[in-house]
Amino acid sequence: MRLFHAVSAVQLLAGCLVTAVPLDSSSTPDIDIDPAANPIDALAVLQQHVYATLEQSDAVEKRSPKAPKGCSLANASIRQDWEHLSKADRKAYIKAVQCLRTLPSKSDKSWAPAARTRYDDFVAIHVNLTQSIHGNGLFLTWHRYFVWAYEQALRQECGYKGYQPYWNWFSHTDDIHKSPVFDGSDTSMGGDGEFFAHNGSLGGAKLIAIPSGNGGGCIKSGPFKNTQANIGPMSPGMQGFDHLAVDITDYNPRCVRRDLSSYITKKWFTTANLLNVTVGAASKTHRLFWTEVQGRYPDGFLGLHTSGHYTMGGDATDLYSSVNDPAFWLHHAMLDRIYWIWQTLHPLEANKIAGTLTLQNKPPSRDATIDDLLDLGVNAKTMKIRDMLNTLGGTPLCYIYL
Ligand SMILES: [Cu+2]
Repeated sequence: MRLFHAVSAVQLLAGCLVTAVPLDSSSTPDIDIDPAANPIDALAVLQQHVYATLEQSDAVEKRSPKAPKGCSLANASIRQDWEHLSKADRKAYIKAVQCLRTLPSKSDKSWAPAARTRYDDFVAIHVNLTQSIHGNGLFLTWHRYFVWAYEQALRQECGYKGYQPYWNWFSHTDDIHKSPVFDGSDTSMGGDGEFFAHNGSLGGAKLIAIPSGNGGGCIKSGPFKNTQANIGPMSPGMQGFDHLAVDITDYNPRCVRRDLSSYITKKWFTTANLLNVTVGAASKTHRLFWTEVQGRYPDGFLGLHTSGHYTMGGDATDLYSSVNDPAFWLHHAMLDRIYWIWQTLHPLEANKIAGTLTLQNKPPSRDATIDDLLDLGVNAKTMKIRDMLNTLGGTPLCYIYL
């Protein structure tokens, strides 16, 4: 990561640019990617188009007398693929996460009595707001801000010098156990769980059956072996999950559990699903993108977001307290990357939002607006959705993905 402090994004990507995509008025960019391509290659082509588009608009802004000061491609932070980090940089990130899992909580004890650590502060706000930040108009921007605030905590409170890495969902789909994110080595985010006999998981509002993997118990290897969670779980999708929390205030110390699933990665992390939400039919409007990424559960379609949670299995399948799994952040950075790719390629739709204020609109509520507030509790000051729409907006976001 240190390498990138001295080298700008422009310099880094200068060697791999494709022809710039014109910022035309159509809602779907004209990008031709072979549907039979490997999804990693397809994603790399999308990334090149995104960068070319950003570079073009950056150049336009610089010529404008109203050019915003502060954030530009030249000084934006760069979030990278975990697989592209050096082992030393991976270890620096792991060390910072372990630090946050040790520092004392700052949350008000009457509000979050189960929170013990700074890491728990992030779990607590997510658990408390679960019904109002998922399956609705806040989902994408609230989680964008959540990841940003976590990245800030790692840097400011735990001395981390890098930026939030992401787990490329489309890598190692044949065998997720071989992914450098999950291979259980000392430079991974921990391996599979211990074997725990159970009868699969139910994902997507419990409508979609997922077969058991070879885990299900405590993370058995790597830096997060037997790592402790204190809050939740309330409603894990994995069958046979015992030691459930009574409610969100219940202090429930236990290990974090996983059941890695290559069934999920093979079935859902495909070129077709990637292209559909970025340049295909489901990319044309924000509402279509948002719906498809989240999943269409009654249709048996898990969607990219939920697929990431069920690839990890165990604690990560609890809608409330999935944050307990330390790989949650690499997963949500990848979701944010897909959102960023989609936004850059669809400028006319990029600043729109869709959905109401409640989970699947239950109970019924009004449509969210870009002036609705994003509450992160003690983790960051409350901001508006509009402040989170542009990762290069400088309010306060200033980052890109590589
Ligand atoms: Cu969430």
